[in-house]
Amino acid sequence: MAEIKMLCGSLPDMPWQDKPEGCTSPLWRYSENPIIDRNPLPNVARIFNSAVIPYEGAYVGVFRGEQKDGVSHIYFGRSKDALHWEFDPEKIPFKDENGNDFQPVYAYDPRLVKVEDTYYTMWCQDMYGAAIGMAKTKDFKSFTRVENPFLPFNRNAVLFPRKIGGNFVMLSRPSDSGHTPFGDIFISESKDMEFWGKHRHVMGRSSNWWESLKIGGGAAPIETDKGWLIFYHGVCNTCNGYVYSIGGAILDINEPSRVLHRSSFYLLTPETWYEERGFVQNVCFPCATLQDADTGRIALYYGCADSYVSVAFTTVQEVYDYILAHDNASDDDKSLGRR
Ligand code: BMA
Repeated sequence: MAEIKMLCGSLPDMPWQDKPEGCTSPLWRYSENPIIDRNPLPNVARIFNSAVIPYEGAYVGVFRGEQKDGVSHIYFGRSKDALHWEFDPEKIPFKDENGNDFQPVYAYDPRLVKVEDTYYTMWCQDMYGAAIGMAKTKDFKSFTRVENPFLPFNRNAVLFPRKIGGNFVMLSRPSDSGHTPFGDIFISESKDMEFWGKHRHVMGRSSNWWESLKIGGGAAPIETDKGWLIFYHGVCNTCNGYVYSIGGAILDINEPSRVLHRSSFYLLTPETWYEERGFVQNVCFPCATLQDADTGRIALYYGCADSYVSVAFTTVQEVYDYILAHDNASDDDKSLGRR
C-alpha cells in the first residue's frame, strides 16, 4: 500500500496505546474507556458527543453536557493529558458581537476546529427547528457567536481546519425536526464565515447496511498527502432502534465534495458495554481527533450510548490501508456533487 502522511503539526504527548495483540479492527479502544463517567458535574447527568483540541501545551474541549433538566448545553473543559478532564461548572456563556448574552435554547454535539488563529465551535441548536449554531474564540475565555450558517433543519456541521481556494469550508447534514430517518453529507463554502453557498453533495447513505439510513460528519477532516481523511457516523435502522457506527473516507484535497475512497466496512461499531448500554443504546458518535504528524498516530474522541466519552486509537497508515482495502466509493460519491 502507498505510504500516507498527515500534514498537521507535531503532538508528541498526545494519548496513545499500541494496538493490542490479535486486534482485527482498524480502530482500537483505550483500555480505560470511558474517560468521562456519568454525573460529571452537579447539574449535569451525562457528558458525551464532545470535541477536544490542543491549546497552549495542554488540551481544552467543548463538551455536550446533558443537564439534569434534560436540556443539553455546551460546557468548557481542560486537561493536561487529554484523558482526565476538569469542567467549568456552568455552561459556556456565549455572547453576541456586542458582548451581550446570547445563549442558545439548547445546544448539542459540538465540534471544535482551529482555522488560522481562531478556534470555532459549531453545534446543533434550536433556530425554530434544529439548525447549526457557531461561536469563535481566541483565548477560550470569551466565546462570541457568529451568524448561524444554514437554515433549519441541519445537524453535524464541522469545519475544515484550513481554507480551500480562499474560502472557509464546512460539512453538514441537512435533516428534519425529529430523529431524522434520512441524510447525506453536504459541503458549503464561505468567504467571510457569514454567507454560505456553493453547496455540493459529498456522499450519501449507502448500500452498506451499517450506514444505510443516514450518515453525518464527525471529526474535523485531517489533511494528508492523499486527501482529507474523515471519520463520520453511519446509521442503520433495526427492529430495536438506530445503531450508530463510525465510518472512514478520503476526500479530494482541492475539491473535497469528491470522495476518493470510502470504506464499505465500518471502522468501529458498538461492541462494549459503554457503547451498547446507556441513555440511548448502540451509539458510537465521533466528534474530534488528536493527531501527531511525526508518528502518524490518531486518537479519535467519540460519544458512547449518549452517556459517555471514549477514545479509540489508530494510525493514519492503518486506517488508510483499511479504507483502501474495503473501498466501495460509488460514481456518485466520486462526482463533484453538483446538480
Ligand atoms: C442523533 C443526535 C446525537 C445522538 C444520536 C443518538 O440524532 O441527537 O446527539 O447521539 O442521535 O441518540
